[in-house]
Amino acid sequence: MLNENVISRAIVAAFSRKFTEALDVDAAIVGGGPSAMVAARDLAKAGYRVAVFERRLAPGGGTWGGGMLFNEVVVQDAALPVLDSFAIRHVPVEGQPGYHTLDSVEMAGGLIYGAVHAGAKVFNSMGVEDLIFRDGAVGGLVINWTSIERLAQPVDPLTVTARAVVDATGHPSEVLRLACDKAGIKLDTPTGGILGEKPMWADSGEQSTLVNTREYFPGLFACGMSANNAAGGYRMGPIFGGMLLSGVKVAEQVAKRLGA
Ligand code: 48F
Repeated sequence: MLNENVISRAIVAAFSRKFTEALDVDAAIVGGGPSAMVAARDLAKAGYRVAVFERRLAPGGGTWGGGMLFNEVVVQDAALPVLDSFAIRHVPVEGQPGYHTLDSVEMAGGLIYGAVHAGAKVFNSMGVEDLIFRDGAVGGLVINWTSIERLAQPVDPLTVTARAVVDATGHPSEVLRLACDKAGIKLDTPTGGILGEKPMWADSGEQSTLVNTREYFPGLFACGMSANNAAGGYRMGPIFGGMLLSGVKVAEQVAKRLGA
């Protein structure tokens, strides 16, 4: 006979174990979009302790909706090895060498599964509202439930200490913005601030997303659209190779900084 109390206790105990492990990590990733999930998978696979915090109920960011809710996306040749490493399928576009389509739902689900299965701890419905900043360095995140944020309830947050923080918040670059506005940090950009995303130019945006994926302040990295927004790149719309490759690149950079 199934017992409701056993079910509830099991959930609370398992969540507490997982959450306690995530309160001090090597890498804390903010946002659960495609670049985040690739970075989380690569870092976890390399043996680092990784936690991802996603404000929405469903991680996956802008992946699910494809282009204008046509739930297919496009990638270019360079990103195929990343998709293959997640066992996500893709189909060449007939008569258009170098372009491939894939089901955006398979992509979102596949990336999330890959990250969690590799050992990254993913927390949904949790938003990052601030940074830990001590002795002039970024030391982690300040988190709270999305419902508390949304309802503007007066509930103090909890914290996550981390050796590296990755801003994967997409177009708004929320963590870098917090760093500029609240900690007065000068980012590694020509002005020291966030330059802001330019209009659509897919080819340029895909290239600049990769170039702009980097450490913007010691211990504070950005990937995906957040990096591109910070450094003033063009937007690219529903082509996702740059996001996937940005996740690979930021994981390499974080691993290099953290060491073995
Ligand atoms: O924007 P998003 O999908 O991240 P990305 O990896 O990919 C961008 C593409 O989806 C698309 C594009 C195509 O090529 O241009 O836009 O750069 O996902 C960002 C995630 O971060 C979450 C947000 O809900 C979304 O799921 N997020 C944003 N701010 C916070 C946050 C925050 N403060 N705390 C937690 N999650």
